[in-house]
Amino acid sequence: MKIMLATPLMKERRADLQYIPLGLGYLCTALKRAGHEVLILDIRAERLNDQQIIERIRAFSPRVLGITAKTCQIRETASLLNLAKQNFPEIITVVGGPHVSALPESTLSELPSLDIGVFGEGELTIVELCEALSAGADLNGIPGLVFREKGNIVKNQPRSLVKNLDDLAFPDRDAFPIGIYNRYAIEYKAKPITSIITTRGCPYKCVFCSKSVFGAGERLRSAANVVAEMRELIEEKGYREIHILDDNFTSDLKRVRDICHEIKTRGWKVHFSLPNGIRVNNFDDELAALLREAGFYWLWFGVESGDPEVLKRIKKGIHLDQVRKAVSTAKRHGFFTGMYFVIGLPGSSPRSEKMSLDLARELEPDVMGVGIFTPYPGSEFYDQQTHLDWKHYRHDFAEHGFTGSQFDTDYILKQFDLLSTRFYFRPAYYVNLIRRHGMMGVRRIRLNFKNFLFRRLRLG
Ligand code: B12
Repeated sequence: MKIMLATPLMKERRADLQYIPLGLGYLCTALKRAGHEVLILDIRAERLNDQQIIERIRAFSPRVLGITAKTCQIRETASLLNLAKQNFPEIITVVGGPHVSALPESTLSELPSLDIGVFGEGELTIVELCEALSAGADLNGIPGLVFREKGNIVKNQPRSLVKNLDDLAFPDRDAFPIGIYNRYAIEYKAKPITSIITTRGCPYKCVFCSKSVFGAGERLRSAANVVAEMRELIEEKGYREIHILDDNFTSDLKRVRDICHEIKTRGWKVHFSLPNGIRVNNFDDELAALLREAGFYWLWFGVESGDPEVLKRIKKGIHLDQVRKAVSTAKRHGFFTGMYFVIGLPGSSPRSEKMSLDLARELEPDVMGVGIFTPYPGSEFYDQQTHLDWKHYRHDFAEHGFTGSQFDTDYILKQFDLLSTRFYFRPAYYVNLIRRHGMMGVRRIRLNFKNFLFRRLRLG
């Protein structure tokens, strides 16, 4: 059967476009192994317009169109589904990903052009679904599906999570227009770059984290399995830099030790980055040295707030001494070090945002990232606050998807600007950045200015 796997088009930060959607990569491999013909249409990376999308669908003529969607992409997903159904009424539309996994039935009822939703992990479900569609069989026995039947919405049992992640075949990167992603990369040492995921799920309880797909328990690929994928990427496909996008790459120190040991033994001269952030609570000299020797050069830490009360309220499970120790250790070991903060968190106030700024200025990381608190479906905060409805979130910060902050737009913009400006616009920061990182520091400075100008233009 012919299956097209697509992303919806939306306004995104440039850096967001540098990675392939790994979820679709995993599905692509699973489907091809089951004998299907698959074509990827990464509309967001290729920036395709409606006419181009129609032409691509017509040329491939798939029976199934599968789309991946986070909550912030649902509006765009709805448009893509409508476009597909209007032009190709016979096509069977399927949506998977974090949003439908959190809200299976309501997604189906709100998207009239959607035939089938897949909630949870998709590799086995999509294969079983396509087999059933080929055979004309009914869909009732397939776990992880929500669909329409005689005017009703039917939700099947959830599918159990894949027990051993090593059983999954590696994502099919060759199916993507690989050259495009690297054009969007801004923070790297060497190209070509690609991304991998080595764990699924997270045992921590941060109230803002959406766990609809992988659940609360953590599953880890073995060191051998991770190294086998790295070998393929480095030795067969020529990648020179790998970004690990895990929620929690360093949770099992023995596994990290084994992976780093293998990287060194094989003599790979490849750069590694952890742009998604690691936790501060187990980051020490030993781990820092291990990662550094293996070629890791960029570390982000998920700090979220400089206010201890807010950290407690969001159940982050860290304290500020650990943050201080982790950031100074990373800097001492020569990492390019980033700290992530979130403004507008539950229990926060202008005073909390100021405490975040003070902490960042005290620790002087190389970069500071500022996010806006948005309770996503699938997060504890969203699921417990029955008055919340993601459909009412504002699109005032469109490259973040949207904001569901309880604070108004003015507050968010003001705090965002305050944190970024007061952190970045200090001569000492630039001197340190260049002293520590030379050309990479200079590149970062250029980027900081570009971001600043962009924000100014937007804010007027
Ligand atoms: C890497 C990542 C990013 C990268 C994306 C790079 C890329 N091109 O994919 C970047 C940094 C750009 C990013 C940005 C954001 N992200 Co993000 N991101 C992640 C992260 C850490 C990993 C995603 C991933 O690759 N997972 C691995 C693959 C295998 O899983 P998957 O994509 O879910 O796919 C599986 C299933 O969902 C399903 N499936 C998925 N699609 C489809 C489609 C079909 C047809 C089928 C059948 C099945 C199916 O099958 C797949 C295989 O099992 C996840 C957390 C996580 N651990 O998943 C958050 C996550 C997806 N991000 C999230 C959010 C909120 C954001 C931001 C809005 C944050 C912000 N405020 O800026 C932005 C949005 C940017 C945008 N415009 O889209 C939330 C989404 C929650 C929600 N309800 O929508 C998550 C879940 C984090 C969290 N725990 O809260 N993100």
